[in-house]
Parts: sequence; structure tokens; C-alpha cells
Amino acid sequence: MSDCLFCRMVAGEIPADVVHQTDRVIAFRDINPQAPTHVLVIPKEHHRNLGALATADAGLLSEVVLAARDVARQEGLVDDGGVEPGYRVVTNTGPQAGQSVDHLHLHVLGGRGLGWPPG
Ligand code: DGP
Repeated sequence: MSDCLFCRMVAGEIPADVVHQTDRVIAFRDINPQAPTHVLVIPKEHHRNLGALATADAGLLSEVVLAARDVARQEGLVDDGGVEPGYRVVTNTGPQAGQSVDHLHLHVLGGRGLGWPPG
């Protein structure tokens, strides 16, 4: 979609600090980080949100989740046994949840203590 910010980043029209990518998934640092690690993981193909992608292509959803795990591992947030220090994966859906870009993105957050519940 030509009017989608993240599609334009995928196309290379807007610069991105890319930390990881596969054929179908790309991960880049958030422009306004909320933690020492704050990376956005997205499918390169446009899907509006989590439910839309799950309906359209469950295999691609799995690739996005695995990329989030790979980013966390790369950032030193998880060891191979899946223990400390940990990380959080969040995806906002809809305006009340704070979704500001209508292209599915998983926020991968870590590197500090994260409170619960989120605001
Ligand atoms: P959300 O509010 O959940 O839809 O998250 C959108 C995120 O996208 C937000 O944390 C800020 C980030 N963001 C917005 N514009 C840009 C940009 O141009 N570059 C990067 N790297 N991140 C952006």
C-alpha cells in the first residue's frame, strides 16, 4: 500500500534501522523507543493487524513470531534455554489500544524492568 508508512519502509523509500530480516519479515528499531530494546517486527506484506494476518496467512504469522524471538535472542534478552532476562511482545489493535500504524507490528521490548498492567 503506497500510503502505508511501514510498506514504504519495506520498499526502502523511508530509512529504517533494520536489525533482522528474512524473505517475508523485517525488524527495525522503533523511532521513539520505550525501553533499551524496542524493535518492531512486521510482515513485509501489508496486513492490518494480528487477526487479519492470522486469517490470511497463519504461516506468515508464525514467521513474524519467530522473528520476534530471534530479535530478542540477538539483543541478549533470552538465552537458548528461554530464561532470564526476558522480553515483552505487544501488538496494539485499534485506536483505543493505541495502534497508530495500520500495518501489523509486534513491539519487542526489553532491557529494563517492565511494569504490569501496561497503561
Ligand atoms: P503503535 O502505536 O502500536 O501503532 O506503534 C507504532 C510505532 O511505530 C510507534 O511505537 C512509533 C513507531 N514509528 C512511527 N513512525 C516511525 C518511523 O518513521 N520509523 C520508525 N522506526 N518507527 C516509527
